[in-house]
Amino acid sequence: MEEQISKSIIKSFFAKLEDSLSVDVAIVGAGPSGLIAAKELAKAGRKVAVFESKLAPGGGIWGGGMLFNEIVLQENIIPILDEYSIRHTSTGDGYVTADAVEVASALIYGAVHEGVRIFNTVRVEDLAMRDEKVCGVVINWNPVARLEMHVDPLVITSHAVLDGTGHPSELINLASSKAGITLDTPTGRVMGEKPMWMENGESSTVINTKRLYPGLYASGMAANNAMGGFRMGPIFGGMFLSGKKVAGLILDDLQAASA
Ligand code: 48F
Repeated sequence: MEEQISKSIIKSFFAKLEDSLSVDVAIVGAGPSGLIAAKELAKAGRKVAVFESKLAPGGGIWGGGMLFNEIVLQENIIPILDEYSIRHTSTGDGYVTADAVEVASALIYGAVHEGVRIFNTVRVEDLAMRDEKVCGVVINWNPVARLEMHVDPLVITSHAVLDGTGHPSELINLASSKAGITLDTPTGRVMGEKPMWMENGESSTVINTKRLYPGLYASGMAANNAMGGFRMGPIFGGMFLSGKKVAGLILDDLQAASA
């Protein structure tokens, strides 16, 4: 029995990994915007892999505000909550609250059930580039990075890469600093996130969600950091809409490229 159990895990994990060596879209970070984008893209028939450095996907959802595990969303997000069968309670003034654990687990399940492969504890440490286009991600186990082990990575090739790494916009930073490329931002560089302004941050997150370089997109707080948007704290409507928007942009570009 011992051998059988180990063999089953190894066989099925490597089948998943081998099938994900080349994908349509590689998403970095399993926060709300990345998870929603992943599900949308998979629903449209695209092959999607999500790489999440932590053990638990879900990003900043789990802790609600200051570890009070409730989040707030605008009423116009209710149709998206309903898509995921997430229950919500009206505050009576244009917002709803939802249990952070229910939201995180529903978004994770929604993506995986749609066919998305989520590789947790895998950190993206670099981009792959060719002919002035981003064409994949360089991955390694997060514990390898945390322990500073000198271990070479593996590469996943993809037609599109989404930076959903949240506040640090790790891949956009890498693209700018290491590859020295000019981003589609007002300065061509990472603008840096501004302080808290909830209303502005919520709308700018969606506006800032875009393709920043051929093959490279940003969603959620990564988009705000790249474009210089304001932060907004534990209100999540902008993150949900950002995920939906970036999926649409990527689908359009993939379709145009294959036409
Ligand atoms: O920060 P995060 O939740 O992304 P988001 O979609 O949502 C932001 C909100 O949660 C919240 C907020 C709402 O108002 O402001 O902060 O922008 O999730 C980002 C995920 O990316 C992972 C990280 O562990 C987190 O789960 N991540 C970051 N860098 C890497 C990474 C990396 N290099 N490789 C893999 N995963």
